[in-house]
Amino acid sequence: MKNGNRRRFLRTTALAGTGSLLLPLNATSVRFSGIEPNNQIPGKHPDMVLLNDRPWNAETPAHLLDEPVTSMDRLFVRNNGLIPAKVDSATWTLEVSGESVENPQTFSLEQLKTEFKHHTYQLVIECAGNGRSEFAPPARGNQWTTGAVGAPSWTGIRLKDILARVGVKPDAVYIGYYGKDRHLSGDPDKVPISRGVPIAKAMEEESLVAWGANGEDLPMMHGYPLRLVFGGWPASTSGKWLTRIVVRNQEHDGPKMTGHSYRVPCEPVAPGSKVRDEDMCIIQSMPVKSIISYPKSGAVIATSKVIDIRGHAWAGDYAVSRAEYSIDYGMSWSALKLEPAVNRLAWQHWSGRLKFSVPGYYEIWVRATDELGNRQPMVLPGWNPRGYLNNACHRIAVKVQ
Ligand SMILES: Nc1nc2c(c(=O)[nH]1)N[C@H]1C(S)=C(S)[C@@H](COP(=O)(O)O)O[C@H]1N2
Ligand SMILES: [Mo]
Repeated sequence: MKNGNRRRFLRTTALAGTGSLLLPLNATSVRFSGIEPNNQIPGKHPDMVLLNDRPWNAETPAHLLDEPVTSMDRLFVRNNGLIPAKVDSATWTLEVSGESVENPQTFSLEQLKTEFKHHTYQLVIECAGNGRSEFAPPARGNQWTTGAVGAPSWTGIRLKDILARVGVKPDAVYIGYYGKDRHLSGDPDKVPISRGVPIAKAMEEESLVAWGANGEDLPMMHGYPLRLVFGGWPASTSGKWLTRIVVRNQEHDGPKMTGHSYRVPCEPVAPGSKVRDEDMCIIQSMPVKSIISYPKSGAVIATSKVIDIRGHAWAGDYAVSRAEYSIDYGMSWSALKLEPAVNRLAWQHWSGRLKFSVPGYYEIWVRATDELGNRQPMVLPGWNPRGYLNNACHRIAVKVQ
């Protein structure tokens, strides 16, 4: 898309749906009604909402997340750079090196697939900036509403098995990744993003080096042929187009690990504050959150008809222990049925039935509580300069007639 076209298109997208009849208090879920068919993102559901096409960034409307396991054509896309120009899986290699590796090695994709045990886990990935659109004063960056999250079923090998093969020195504290995507500037020496996780997270059972999702090869947009997946942590740790893993004897310091990137103030600050780099802390496990995937916001419901409501809840490294809904703006709450996760770090499905006996405008609010007792707030829980970690409740609007 040419730049002028793109700007015009993004403007149209942002306005699409504002004429909609029903706007809940945080109108994010009904503001977008989808993008025009000719602006389709390669390989993606036509109703994905495009936020940017250079780099590609697109989010998923809440009702498209209704499936228990997120289809890859519905998974949000977050790219910091440009998708690799050419990928040849036959010659793809993964280098494992760094100051805290005993015997650095380079593996072919074939070797990874044949020499290590395969594992499949459903894992939630959520961009740390999901919900950024509600920040006031606004935070720059993609204005995600509720759709920078998904939970596909990933297949690959355990990162800890690869690390055991190369040997990790006792002084290891962090791993970092490098991918084959290109910097937006086109400068081949510049790295668009290189993040990582502490060694303890890297060593978890569910921390994968994955080549598959939902039984197929990874789509190009999502890191084909190889990526990291760290469920429950900012999805920025799940490096795509993975070519190198480094084991570090210090906190990894690649691009977007330092400064204000993927960090929040260590102590709460007033909205709009300037915060010094040294007062910012790295985001680790993501906070408890939930989404209403059915009905679609804006639905028209018959008076006194019993309807189903359903969605998912997740809580970073932890399990969700409770989900509740309110149809009276939070004055009263009722329990929802909550299912256990299929495996650790997958999301959990919640469901319920309800009816409205008096016609009119209503909102359905849902909130989740994690096993530590942390519960989703109704409003933005703490402004931060880059607009991360908004886990306020999702609300949808319905009309009863
Ligand atoms: N190589 C590489 N890996 C990356 C990124 C990137 O730009 N390049 N973006 C990160 C960010 S910020 C997010 S939120 C997730 C998004 O993963 P997805 O596009 O598969 O949904 O990928 C992460 N991994
Ligand atoms: Mo992200």
